Amino acid sequence: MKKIALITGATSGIGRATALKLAENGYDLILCGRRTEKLEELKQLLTTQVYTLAFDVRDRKEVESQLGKLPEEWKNIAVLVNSAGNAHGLSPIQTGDTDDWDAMMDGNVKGLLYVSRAIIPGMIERKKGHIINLSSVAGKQTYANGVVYCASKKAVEAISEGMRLDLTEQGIKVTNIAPGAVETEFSEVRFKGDKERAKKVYEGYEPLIAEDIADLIAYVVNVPERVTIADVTVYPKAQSAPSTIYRR
Ligand code: 8X3
Repeated sequence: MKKIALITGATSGIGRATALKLAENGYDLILCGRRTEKLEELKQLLTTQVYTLAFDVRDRKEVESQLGKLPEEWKNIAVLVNSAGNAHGLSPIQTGDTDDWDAMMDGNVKGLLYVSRAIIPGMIERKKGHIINLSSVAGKQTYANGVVYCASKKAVEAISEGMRLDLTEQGIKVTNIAPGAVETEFSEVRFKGDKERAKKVYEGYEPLIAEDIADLIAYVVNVPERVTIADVTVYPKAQSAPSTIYRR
């Protein structure tokens, strides 16, 4: 039977790697992202069936209207991967940019909620489904200058716990994944395009790559139906806490 996974933030980083990996695993994919060209580019690389939806998870009306009008054959979503999310800025609270704060709280928290709210009722009807929320080690432990990013990921942790409490009796599994340092566009976005500064984040050690997290997601969705992997924290070998990285 056709298995469908919906991935947000599918145009880059962990979302994109997850799309490639789940397609390898035979999933048909609903790919969501802001950039139509990137979605189309990715679609060309995939051999399973793909439906693309361009919207910004922060836009509640768009999320509701786009996900509300999925064609019948794409409604049976088995796996939702909430991967959309970003860090914007790295500064102490007293100088934090409030636009950055809005972007993080609106995307990482409210966007994840809007998408989930649109998909969960169908899963409840089918008494089956699996939601994977991309949190971060920033959601486990707050670090200096990361106050709002960490707060947004602590919210993701709470949402994963709360979803599991509300949805277990509905036959839905919830997995929270908290990666440490993964080399993607993450730091470049955080530092607003400053490639040099972004590169430094990953210098002197071997960071995780997006494919490591995609492999983990493929593992988590492929375990027997009786098993729920509730929460996974993943560090690169050189990292022991959010701000503690052993650099050579
Ligand atoms: C990414 C991990 O520690 O750079 O969420 O914030 S960290």
